[in-house]
Amino acid sequence: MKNHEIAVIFEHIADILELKGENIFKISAYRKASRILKDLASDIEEIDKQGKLKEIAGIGSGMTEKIEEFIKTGKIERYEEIKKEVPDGLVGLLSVPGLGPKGVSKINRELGIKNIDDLKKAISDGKLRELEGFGEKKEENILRGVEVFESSKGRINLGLAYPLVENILGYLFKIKEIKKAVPAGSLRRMQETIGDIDILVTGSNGPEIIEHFKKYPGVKEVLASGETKGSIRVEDGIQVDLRFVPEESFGSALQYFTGSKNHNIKLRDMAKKAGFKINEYGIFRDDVKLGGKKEEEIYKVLGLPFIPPEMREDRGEIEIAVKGRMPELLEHKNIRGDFHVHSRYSDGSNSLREIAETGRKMGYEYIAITDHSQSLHIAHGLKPEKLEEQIEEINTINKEITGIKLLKGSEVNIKSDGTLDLQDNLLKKLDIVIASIHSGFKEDEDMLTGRVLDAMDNPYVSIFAHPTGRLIGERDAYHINIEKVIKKAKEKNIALEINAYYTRLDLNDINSRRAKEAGVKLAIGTDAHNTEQLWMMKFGVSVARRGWLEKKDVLNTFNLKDLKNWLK
Ligand code: DGT
Ligand code: CA
Ligand code: CA
Ligand code: ZN
Repeated sequence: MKNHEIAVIFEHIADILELKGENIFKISAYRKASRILKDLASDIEEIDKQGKLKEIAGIGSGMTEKIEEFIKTGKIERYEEIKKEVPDGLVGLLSVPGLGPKGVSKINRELGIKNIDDLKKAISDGKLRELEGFGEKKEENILRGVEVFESSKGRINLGLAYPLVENILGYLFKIKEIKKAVPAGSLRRMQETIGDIDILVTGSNGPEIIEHFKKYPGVKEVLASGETKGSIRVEDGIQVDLRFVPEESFGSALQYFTGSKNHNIKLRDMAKKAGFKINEYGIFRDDVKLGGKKEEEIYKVLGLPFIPPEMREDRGEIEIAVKGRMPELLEHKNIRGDFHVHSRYSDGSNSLREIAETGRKMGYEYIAITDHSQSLHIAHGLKPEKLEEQIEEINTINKEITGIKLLKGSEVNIKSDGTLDLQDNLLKKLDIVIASIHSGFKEDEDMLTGRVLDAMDNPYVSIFAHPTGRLIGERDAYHINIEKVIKKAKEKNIALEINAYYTRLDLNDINSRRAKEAGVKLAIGTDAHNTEQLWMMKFGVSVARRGWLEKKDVLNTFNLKDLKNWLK
């Protein structure tokens, strides 16, 4: 899909314009269009073919023309022009958390910094702190930013890799020689970021399949090509490896290439001690093949239950499999609703009715409408009167529509003093209250945790949302003591959120597991700002599975009646 590619170009244009200090409205038009494109579930080329480009909400005619230009010619002239005006590395510096366009311009002007290496040198030489408006504290902050930037380099978010893989699989199945094509590696384990994409295929003609793969429309470069393996680079430098294996060893190859490496090493050791040998070709004893066509066979021959890919991280899963104490993981089909959705009332783009309709089509029993509260101005937080109005509209819709209920909710901002942004008399009228923080990210642990614990004392709070505040590859978690939050959640019977939006995934797998072990319920919310994003529930479910969560641990599996009881 070209969606992501165009989105990235728009983002780059916005960055360059920002460095040049241009009109902020122009800049934000590009950013907005970029975000909408990234979140779009349908293929932009398909939309163009149907002549519906103009109908995408939030994208103006100027942007539409550029999208058309890219689809037709493979480039955007405006981008080619302004790209020449600033050095590449300089634009890259904008991705360092803690450095904005003004800062980048300044360090470039005054210190001649042109890229990340220059920046690191300036920091180690103590030059940055001497610059007016910078200082020691800010320098330290930027150094952290450099570390975050470098550690995320080369990995892409699951939420971007996933639709790309679906697209590649769809393309692969266009030829009849293909019998099976399955993603392996970190993507199959649904790790939050992906280094490269691994796909395993089988069918009637390996070389032909590899040839076909190399002609994938999104290919930028063919990196390697042979009889059984092909490797390509697609948009954003993402590498995709394709391996062809014969059907009789498809299962063992899938087991091998799914990893993780540490899981496989432990499993292999265990097999060896029991007198077996496992590799990508099968499981053997005294050179007799005992299995390998199906993945389950590997585990079965070893006397183990099947271990779901999301658990294969060598975090104790083999040990509990040996003891026969595998959890029965949450499944997507167990999900009955979504707890975190924004509407047009605040910064979302759909009406309440549209949200309800989409939820119904998805087979949901309920969706909680949780727009921002008043103090969050940048997100058009709702004033109390507006929330009252929304409550009324939800009551009306719930009377008129069947098959799904909208829950009256709010994502209430926790203020700097630890109080909530809405009065109790209004909170009382809501079915569900999710509390979250959006400010004070630089506070120390005691202060920030204290604020949150105070807010959790409010009896109307049902869920604490995106508890650590991290943004994958962009911003670290704020200084929150998650142990204390979990303890408090248990005490007050508050659920902790697994925010399923692909840049958050917060709580993450490890913290979700900690919460579960403490007896705390987890509530998955997509934080969707338009109905197309509701599908990201999938990523919330995968975090839950990676955290070993079962149906009973997750609030979204409750039916409406049980949910209402729990909320009481
Ligand atoms: P990534 O790509 O960094 O997100 O992580 P993975 O897990 O996809 O790793 P990758 O692409 O290097 O390799 C895919 C799988 O292949 C990996 O999960 C396990 C298997 N594998 C690769 N190299 C080795 C190895 O040296 N030993 C073992 N046991 N397995 C390996
Ligand atoms: Ca990989
Ligand atoms: Ca690989
Ligand atoms: Zn939200």
